[in-house]
Amino acid sequence: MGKNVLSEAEIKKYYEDMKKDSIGPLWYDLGHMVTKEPVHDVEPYLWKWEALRNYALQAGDILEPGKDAERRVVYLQNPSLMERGLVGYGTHTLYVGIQLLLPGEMAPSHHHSQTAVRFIIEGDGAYTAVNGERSYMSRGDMILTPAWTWHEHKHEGTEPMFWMDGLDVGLVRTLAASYFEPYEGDFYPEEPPENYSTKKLSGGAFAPIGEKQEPGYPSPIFNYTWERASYELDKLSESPDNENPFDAYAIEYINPTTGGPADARIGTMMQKLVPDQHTKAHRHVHSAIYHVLEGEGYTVIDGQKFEWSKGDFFILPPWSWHEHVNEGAEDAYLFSINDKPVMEKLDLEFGETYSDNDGQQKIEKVFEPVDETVKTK
Ligand code: GTQ
Repeated sequence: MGKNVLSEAEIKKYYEDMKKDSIGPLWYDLGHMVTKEPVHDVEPYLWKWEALRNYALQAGDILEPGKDAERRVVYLQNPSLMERGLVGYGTHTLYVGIQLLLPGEMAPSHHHSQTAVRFIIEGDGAYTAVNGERSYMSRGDMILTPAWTWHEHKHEGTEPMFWMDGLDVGLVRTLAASYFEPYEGDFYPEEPPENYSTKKLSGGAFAPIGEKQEPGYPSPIFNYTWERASYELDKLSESPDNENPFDAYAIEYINPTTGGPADARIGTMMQKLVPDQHTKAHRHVHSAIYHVLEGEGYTVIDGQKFEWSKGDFFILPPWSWHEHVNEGAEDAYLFSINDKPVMEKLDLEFGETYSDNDGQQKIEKVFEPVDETVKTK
């Protein structure tokens, strides 16, 4: 490089001295910092429901929430991120756990700076209370417990109840903004009547005279029911005009007071794919974690085929080509959480459509899980 004013030895010393003083030369490193495209070490991955359910159910014989542990949850650990010691990372921003609550059990009230969404997989009769407002949960419902809100769970039903927890664990850790506090008693005092907020806003919006609904976060709705979500999707899929080329028939859960995402930081989406539907591929900055509510098919992620069926979970890393296919005889429903609201707020979200091969990828590899015990270092 350069200007030939200093000798080679002087230049060598310059770099060595600078390194000792913890200073770097941008002319070598700019391309590593300001990369042409998103750079990440998040690999796609897939977990079968049977294994997740079994591990969660066995934990039912090992510990009890509220006594031995804050929560009884087994979580998805992305092996590609475990190597850096990033415990609880599904993607670099998002966490997913499977929570089991047995009849009669409760998980005590606490709050934290991470925001959380739940998606109910199996069972009913348990409620989540958000700041003292109870909402009973059934399969397919999506429940918000927004950042900082007090929340607890209690099971008044008769069968084991499984749900998915989605939190922005990686994001909050990167921002060094984690905060957690247990409530001083087990239960936050019950305040509004059961499901008050959701009822106030369904089939119209009503409030006692003088009671205002402030626009903004958190959303006044905590329980986005499957009954409503499936109604909306069925209505959408009546006409192929409503098909999104990349997401099939898809709805986002929204905050009615802002029109934006239901949760301020975790995006939530439900997609319906009718039999044989095969979307086009695209990629975007935001990452996602998918849960298969119903159906059988596969998703191609950067040329790798991830075969899924009811209950499975899979990782969609940032900036990865992906397309979905319904191979079953029935409709498929894919629920997913994502970090799009954060990317959009920070003006970092963008995307690209796949143009080769009529917009669909060639399958180069079929996903096989890794066995951590046989992995060589
Ligand atoms: O139920 O509040 O999976 O605080 C992780 C952290 C669940 C919960 C998780 C939590 C919860």
